[in-house]
Amino acid sequence: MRALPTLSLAVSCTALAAAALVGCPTQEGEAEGEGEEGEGEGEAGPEMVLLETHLVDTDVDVSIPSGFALAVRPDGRFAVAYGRASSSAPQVECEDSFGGAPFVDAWDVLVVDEQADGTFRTRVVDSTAPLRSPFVDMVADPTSGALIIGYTGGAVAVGACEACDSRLAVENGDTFTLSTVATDGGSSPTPCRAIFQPVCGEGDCVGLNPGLAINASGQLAMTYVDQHFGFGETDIYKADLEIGLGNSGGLTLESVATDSGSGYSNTVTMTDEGRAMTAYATIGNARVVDPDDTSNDYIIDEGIYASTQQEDGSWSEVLILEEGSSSGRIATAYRAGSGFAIAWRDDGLEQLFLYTSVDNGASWTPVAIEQTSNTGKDPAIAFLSDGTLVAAYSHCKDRDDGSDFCSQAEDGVRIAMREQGGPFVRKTFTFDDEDVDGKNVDMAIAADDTVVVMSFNASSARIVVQRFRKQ
Ligand SMILES: [Ca+2]
Ligand SMILES: [Ca+2]
Ligand SMILES: [Ca+2]
Repeated sequence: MRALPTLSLAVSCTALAAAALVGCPTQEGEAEGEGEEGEGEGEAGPEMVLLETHLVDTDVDVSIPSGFALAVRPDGRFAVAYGRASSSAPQVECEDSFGGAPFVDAWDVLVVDEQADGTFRTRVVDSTAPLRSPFVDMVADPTSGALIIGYTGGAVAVGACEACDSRLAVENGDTFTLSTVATDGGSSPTPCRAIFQPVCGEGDCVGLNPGLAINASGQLAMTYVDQHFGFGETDIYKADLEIGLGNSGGLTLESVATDSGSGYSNTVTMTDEGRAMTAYATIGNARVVDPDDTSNDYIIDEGIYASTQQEDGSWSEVLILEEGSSSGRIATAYRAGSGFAIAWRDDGLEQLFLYTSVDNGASWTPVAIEQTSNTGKDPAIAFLSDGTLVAAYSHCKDRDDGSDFCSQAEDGVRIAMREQGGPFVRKTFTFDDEDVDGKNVDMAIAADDTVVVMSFNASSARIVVQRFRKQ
């Protein structure tokens, strides 16, 4: 581990001073969003208010499509984890799928965390073989305050020039304790599905798309995709979703959905009792076979799935949108009394959906949060202590030139919230008129219900972290 004291140059903008500081975001309510769900006439509804903004400079390659994670410690301080090509680690030698042996740049997994005096510190958590997004997730342990980072790391696989292990970093004072969660397709012992030509135990490329969840007791879940050998069609379309359950001291591995191209875009959440729910895209076309009666064979459909751990530890997998697809995050949340929630921006239907379940994941009820074509990417969802559901996501107003590009004058972060039994109330927070803003959104709720949202300003390679409060 190496400290990088010069990397993080932070500027803070308070809401009051925002207009006076160059580059500080502005806040604007949007009539389109707030009116359409029909707020009561003359009634003052709840509102999300911007408290403060922090801008953190990075030297990250702005072409990285995803790979940022936000966490908030029990005392309210935030941290952001991300990755970028290493400036100092030696190159990595690997054999690609054609048998060649190139040298490729190593990558660093970094974390920037807010200090008690409001300054920021940047630490390199680990240096690994090249990373493929999404490669990092992070939570803060409510019992110790320690940051816990799940990432794709470790050595390359044979034939795949990228990091191919599932790794965990647990903060220990100024340093991190690093461990390997899984190394290969057989690390998770649960048997394969009864599938035609199963591959669930094969290959040495695991760890893509880590997801982390922790509950108030410190029980931890970590999901990741097992992509077998990491490059062939079977590896991708028969991928497994696997999970580690335990605590920051150690995880026990299981398979959730094998051989079906499952686990893409996944996240995971956890109940107060320590049961996990994970939502993900399945992109394969696996045939489940009945050895006694082939008329019972069936195909696992492509779509968006939720798997909920039952009281006996088994998994109940439900197809919640057939042919649904996501190129961003499929967000998950849980609150006792509210149940489970899932949100993603569907690529095919071009809508931001919210699905909720109050029967332990057996049935799911949909509602569209956004129905405009480009708004809703990279959603994050969470509940406030009063049961209000909060969703933060990328806002994009199409340019009026017929292209799919967002207007740089109107892009940013949109926050939608819904009180129990109430309508969605939306507010858009735009940033610099000249910049590409509001990318790679993530959100975490502090213990005092402060809503902390991060996004990436792709023009200046700055991380924007803002605190909000429902009023
Ligand atoms: Ca491996
Ligand atoms: Ca496996
Ligand atoms: Ca902008």
